[in-house]
Amino acid sequence: MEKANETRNFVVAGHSGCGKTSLCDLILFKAGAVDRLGSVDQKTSASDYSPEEQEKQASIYSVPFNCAWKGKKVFFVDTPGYTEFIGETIAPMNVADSLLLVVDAVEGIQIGSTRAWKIARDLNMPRFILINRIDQDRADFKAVLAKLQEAYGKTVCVPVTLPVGKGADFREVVNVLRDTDIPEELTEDAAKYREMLMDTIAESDESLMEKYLDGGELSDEEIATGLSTAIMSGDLVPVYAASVAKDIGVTKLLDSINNLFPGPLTRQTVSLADSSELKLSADGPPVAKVFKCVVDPFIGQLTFFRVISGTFASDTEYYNVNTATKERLGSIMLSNGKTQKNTASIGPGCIGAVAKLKNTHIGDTLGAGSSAKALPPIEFPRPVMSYAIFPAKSGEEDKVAQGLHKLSESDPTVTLNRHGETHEILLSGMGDQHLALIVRKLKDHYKVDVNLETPKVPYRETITINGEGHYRHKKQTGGAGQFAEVFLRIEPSPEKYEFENKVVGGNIPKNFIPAVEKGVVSTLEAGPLVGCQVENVKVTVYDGKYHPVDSNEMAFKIAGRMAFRDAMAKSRPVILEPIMKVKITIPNDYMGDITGDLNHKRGRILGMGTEEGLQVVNAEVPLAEMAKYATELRSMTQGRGLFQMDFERYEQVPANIAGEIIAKHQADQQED
Ligand SMILES: Nc1nc2c(ncn2[C@@H]2O[C@H](COP(=O)(O)OP(=O)(O)OP(=O)(O)O)[C@@H](O)[C@H]2O)c(=O)[nH]1
Ligand SMILES: [Mg+2]
Repeated sequence: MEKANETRNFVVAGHSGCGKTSLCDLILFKAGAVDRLGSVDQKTSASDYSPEEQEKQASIYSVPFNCAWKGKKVFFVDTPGYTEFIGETIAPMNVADSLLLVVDAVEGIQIGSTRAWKIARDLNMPRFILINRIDQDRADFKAVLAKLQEAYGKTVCVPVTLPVGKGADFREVVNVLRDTDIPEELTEDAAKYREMLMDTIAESDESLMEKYLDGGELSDEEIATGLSTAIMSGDLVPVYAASVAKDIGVTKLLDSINNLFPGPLTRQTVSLADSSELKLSADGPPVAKVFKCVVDPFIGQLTFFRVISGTFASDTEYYNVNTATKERLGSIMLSNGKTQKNTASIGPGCIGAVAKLKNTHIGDTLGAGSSAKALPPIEFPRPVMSYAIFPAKSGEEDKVAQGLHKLSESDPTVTLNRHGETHEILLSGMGDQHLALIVRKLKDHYKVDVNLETPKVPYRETITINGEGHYRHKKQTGGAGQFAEVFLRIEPSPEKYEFENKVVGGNIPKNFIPAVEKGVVSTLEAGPLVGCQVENVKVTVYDGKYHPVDSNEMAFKIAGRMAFRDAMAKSRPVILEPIMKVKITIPNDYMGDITGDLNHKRGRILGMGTEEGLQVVNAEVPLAEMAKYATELRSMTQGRGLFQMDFERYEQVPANIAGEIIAKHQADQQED
């Protein structure tokens, strides 16, 4: 087992294409964990090994790795940059000790960088930045650094390594804290950043500040402690320079991971779900958090967990705090992509994998016994896109539901719900590529084909003025006849629905009133305009007639329904549509395209601003216009945009559009 202070644990995140997976492959190779250097481009990466990733030449899944570097055991997780697979980035970020944010030396801050940054910041996670791909022609370390400083804080983002040369001439990096023979062209910069780092160190501690201001030299140990304090608090985010493709800067990065990245116990305590604190220690009670569950074609179900405190041993029984079940861990494995190695036990900071747990899911806490407390749950973003899903073969509804239930266990950003108003089964996720992947897995793993359709918009119907309704239901065919007559009044109401009986003199006997109301309610569920829920009406039944022999419940139900429809037709009914609150985050260049498109979509722009180096547009847009927005935004911005949306309120549909919706509804009904 590794000693806790000799373990490092970080997650690699950032925008798609910045070189995260290439970096992980290179680290594994340099540390001797693999014999051959894996390559994304040659489809030999240790991380992007699934067929779907190799097709896409990009990561889709998080992949945990481990290696040893100069006496330290290093655990790290490669994550996908594509915004649609954000669930795979969020889960490991919730268990890592630090974030290594990779940023492209040409592109600078992109949506994937900002997103990872924010998640880490919200988790109070120490952050480090690697500016990669400095070998590219248009690479500009200084410009990217300036952008980072502008977005995240001038004194926060400070380089620890600086590139020597750029583009094809990029040769090496120098460490401003450790290296003494710094090329002349960089001496000034190196001195400047060294001083910035020293200022930060001094600010981290009052006694250091005094010594520093008195002109005293800080010892190596004081520098290390000061840096660690500033990094832990987020006041300092060290920046590194590299070209992974040319293996420049990565050795110094790895050395710095050993020296500057926090150890698994550095935080001393972590918050638990009940807001109490857990004291971290290598020999205290075992606590671990599950962040990944996969179905491996060879091993079957595989569960990945990170040890937060204490030690976990193979072939030992533990307790899942969230599901309140005992779980026996068989062989604990250290996993490097496709390969696994058994280990007897693992301590704080380590990531283990175990096969065949019965009742353990992403976000669960494992502990020693039932007295263990849960760690906070992992928060995933709400889905931004839904499809109505139908089995291709009728009768396979259960098979679809079971398959999707299993798939959502390994991907909490997928949900399956029956819509309460449209009654469609909705498959929801983070975008069309994400949902297409789920459908592909349903077919491959669960052998069931499905069709997807744009979901129906849950319109609603209401009235704008008072109206009178009347219906006389009379049927005399042969034997027993049917008779019922109802007079009612409807008016707009702030309540969703109100019903009042004002019939006097027994014109409709009391025992038939519930039948009248049933008739009304059946129309409320499927309104006369477009078959959607009717709301905000008050119904008052005030008169009617009955027949002692021919009246019955069915007759009054029909009369109630028809009288209500009659009244609605006279009350200037309108269609209401859901309005969504939408927040779009994009680079500045796309502002014009995005706002133009929102106008096209009947959107109302509420405000614009900047957030951590990117533009933010807040708007209200009808849901009917947003069904494909995940796809549209991706193509408008080449994947550089991001949006989230939440239901805001219902609003009246403009008359011309209401006309179209009604015409379409009628055409659909005729087809049926
Ligand atoms: N020129 C240059 N190319 C690089 C460098 N690092 C990675 N690449 C290339 O950039 C492309 C993307 O690299 P990946 O490692 O797949 O990027 P990623 O960040 O994992 O991307 P996602 O998995 O989509 O998030 C590949 O073609 C790499 O070979 C570098 O330092 N310089
Ligand atoms: Mg990748």
